[in-house]
Amino acid sequence: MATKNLSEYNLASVPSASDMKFGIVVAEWNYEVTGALAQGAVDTLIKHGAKDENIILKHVPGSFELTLGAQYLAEFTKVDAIIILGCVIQGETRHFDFICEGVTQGITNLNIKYNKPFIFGLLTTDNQQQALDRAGGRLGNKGDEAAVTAIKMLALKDDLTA
Ligand code: DLZ
Repeated sequence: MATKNLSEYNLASVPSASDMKFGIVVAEWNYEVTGALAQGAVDTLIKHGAKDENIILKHVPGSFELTLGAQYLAEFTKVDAIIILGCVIQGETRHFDFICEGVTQGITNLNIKYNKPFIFGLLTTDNQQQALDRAGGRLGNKGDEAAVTAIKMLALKDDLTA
């Protein structure tokens, strides 16, 4: 099966983000990858009308800290949606499994606890090349996809609560 290019989407399907406020939390581990994810997310939000002053970007040490970093953004700022960006690369131990499970479950719980979109932008790959391929490389940028998902989820909420 061909792998989807993460930066390809129907432009017309994305609503304006001009009135939306976003938090972005980025893990510093594998920063060559996660920095590129963050750049992709910011560029995509701006492309769809988000204002610079309505984007708060914060870093945490590693992916395991993403859940709490995202919770801090939800608790202590006025953002409408939070984009969570990290990269966990498979090593020789089971560390990978524990981090991935922890973050996945953590993000799921945050969505429910705050009734806000917390977008899963975690790359979980076998090696560095697979991660780079998805961080602005030949398969696009997971940060772009996460930003579009955040906008669409907020638009859905607006639609249902208007
Ligand atoms: C310790 C660790 C390892 C081995 N690998 C990664 C990784 O591939 N990606 C990532 O984001 N973080 C990694 N970390 C750091 C943990 O996420 C966490 O920051 C530390 O265990 C401290 O809690």
